[in-house]
Amino acid sequence: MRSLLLALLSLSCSLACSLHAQGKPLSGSRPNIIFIFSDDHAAHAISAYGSKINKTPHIDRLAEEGLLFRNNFCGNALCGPSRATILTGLHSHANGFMRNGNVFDGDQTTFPKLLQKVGYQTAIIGKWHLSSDPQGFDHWMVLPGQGQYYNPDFILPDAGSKNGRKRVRYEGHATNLTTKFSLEWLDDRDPDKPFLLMCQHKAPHRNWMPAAEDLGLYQGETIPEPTSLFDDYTGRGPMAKAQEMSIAKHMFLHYDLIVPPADESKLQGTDRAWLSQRKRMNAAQLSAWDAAFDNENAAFLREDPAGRERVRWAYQRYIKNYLRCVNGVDRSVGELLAWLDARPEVKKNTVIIYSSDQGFYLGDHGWYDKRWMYEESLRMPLVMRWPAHFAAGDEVSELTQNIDFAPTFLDLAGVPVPATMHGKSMVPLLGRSGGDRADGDQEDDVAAAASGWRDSIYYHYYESQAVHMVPAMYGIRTSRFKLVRYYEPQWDTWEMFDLQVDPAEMKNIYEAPRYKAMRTYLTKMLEDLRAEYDDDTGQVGDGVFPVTAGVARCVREGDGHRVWFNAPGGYVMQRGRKEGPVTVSATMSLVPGRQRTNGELMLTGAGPRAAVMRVGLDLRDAMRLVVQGPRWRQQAASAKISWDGEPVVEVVVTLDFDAHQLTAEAGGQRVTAPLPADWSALTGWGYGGNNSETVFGPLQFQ
Ligand code: SGN
Ligand code: CA
Repeated sequence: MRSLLLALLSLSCSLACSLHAQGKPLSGSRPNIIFIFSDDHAAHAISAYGSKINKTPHIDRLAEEGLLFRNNFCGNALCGPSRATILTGLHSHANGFMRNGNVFDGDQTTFPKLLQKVGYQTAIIGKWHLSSDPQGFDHWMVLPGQGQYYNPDFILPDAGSKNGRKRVRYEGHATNLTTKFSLEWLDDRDPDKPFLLMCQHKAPHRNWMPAAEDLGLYQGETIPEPTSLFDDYTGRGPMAKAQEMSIAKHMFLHYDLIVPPADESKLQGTDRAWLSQRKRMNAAQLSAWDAAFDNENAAFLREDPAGRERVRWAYQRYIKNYLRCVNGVDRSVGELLAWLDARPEVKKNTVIIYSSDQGFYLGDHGWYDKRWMYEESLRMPLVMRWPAHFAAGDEVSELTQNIDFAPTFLDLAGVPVPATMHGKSMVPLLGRSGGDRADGDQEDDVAAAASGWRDSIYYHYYESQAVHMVPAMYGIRTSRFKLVRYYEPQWDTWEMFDLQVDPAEMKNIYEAPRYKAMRTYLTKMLEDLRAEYDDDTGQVGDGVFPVTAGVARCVREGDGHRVWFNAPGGYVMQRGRKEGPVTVSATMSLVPGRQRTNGELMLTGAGPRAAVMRVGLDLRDAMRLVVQGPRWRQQAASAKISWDGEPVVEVVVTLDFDAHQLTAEAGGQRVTAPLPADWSALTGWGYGGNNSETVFGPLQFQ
């Protein structure tokens, strides 16, 4: 009965929802859009979301005067993928940007391009992180890659230069500069056109270097610790234990925790950035920095805490710098709000939005970073204000996602949302008074379905075998439940959580008998969602190749396999043993349309994780036969193949372990390369590629 009532209620709401408070539709009202976007800002570090550790007065003001989204999520908790999704309204597998290091195909349809077409003036300033140059912007100035906090370089278009861009270094802190350039653009823009400004901060991304004016915050204070700081990961699958993102073990003393080294010349690896970052700073910046940290550093070195005390110290150092960076971002929001306050006519027509690319672990589960489908990283903060149109202080509890951003902006601008986009316009949720559906009631799903809004969100993370060692996973979240599949053959595990009874996700209930029916229901829902979004990636290994890395899909095709390597150096392999001499061959057919087109035979004589030789085809400019290895990306031999466009090419490799020589043949060419001296037999084989999709025939041995 109650669910019927709820269904009726939400049905009547859905009718009213398409009209705003004054009865006029918001669709097509062509507001200006100021979209402030930060990097790694977790909702639980925003006071409007109930943060227990900091205050964000300006973001809070936005929420008080507008809408706060209670259940907004990303589809892949990583920087580049979230940004590519926001631009395209598509999940990662469909826009092709599945992991950092991919190159965004800027020729795709994006919302800024469509806004530009209908007369919007468009600008993006700050972090971009999609490798290719921005398209669809009248003005852009972006940080290269992750960018620098102090005195950062920006990349700008430059018609006069060879590659059409230039790199300019500016004095100051990235957050302040991004704000300053955004305000300057607002002042200089064409006042007769509606505008889109994307102000995209680097902060509070690792390695959390606050601006001078924020260094004084939290001095001498102790920030409360999260209850799961010393999580031992019992009650969940084995994956959480295997990560490399813990505060206890995976933070660099100098780079992350900014403790000065005793001897700068002895700095190793990532810690060397401590030096290069200081080199960028000017004298005033350095002295403000040292004044803020010197005493604390001296005390740390003197007391030399160990065990849990050392973790506690690292947490305090990390979280304070993170929150100081957040404070800089909050100040930026305040400055943009002040700019609007001073221009009431512009303010009236401007939707201002605050969000961040994904969440972050603030010591929760003992971690920093993101990537997992657990709540802390899955959630994206989302706050929007449009005076007189959105009810002040209202909340949206529906399950929204970053795929919905592009459709929403387009809808507001009166641009029809392309049917190919995965997301939905949130406009029907914007102009009405708040729902009460945040309580995670099981009936919420029924109500959500009845209102025509979605009852679940989809997630797919790909960047396994990379920094922080978080496995690939896909899953589904409803208002109450979460089901996650870790599909790589080395894990092949599921997790399920009841968020109502276990909001911290400490107990995997996948095998719990009393949730069996719900598990079946969610599994089917997940399958349906994968079909709806047409995601057939996340099928790797298929039993034949149990060792994989950087692979989106590996499926049988005929008597061979079709494999999509969604990373540089992706591979599928199996272990075995073949005494020499060995001749191995396979046909390869390259699937066009991926960023780089190639396919390789992977061969190892020393265990699949150790040295490998890669022999294959590369179709980036001309067709080439290429041998790489035994070191990563080391080119051992290469020859151009005269190629008539024949889709299938056979590659034949002969290994002579006595002469330590590899011979490769394809397309009438033959090359040789040395084999590692310690290889006495073939101990592993498979297929490889770089951001490519390839159909391989079966491996044939002689
Ligand atoms: C860098 C960071 C990682 C972080 C990734 C992705 N290391 O590699 O800690 O997970 O970026 O972050 S650092 O040493 O460069 O700081 S993302 O937000 O760009 O996806
Ligand atoms: Ca990020």
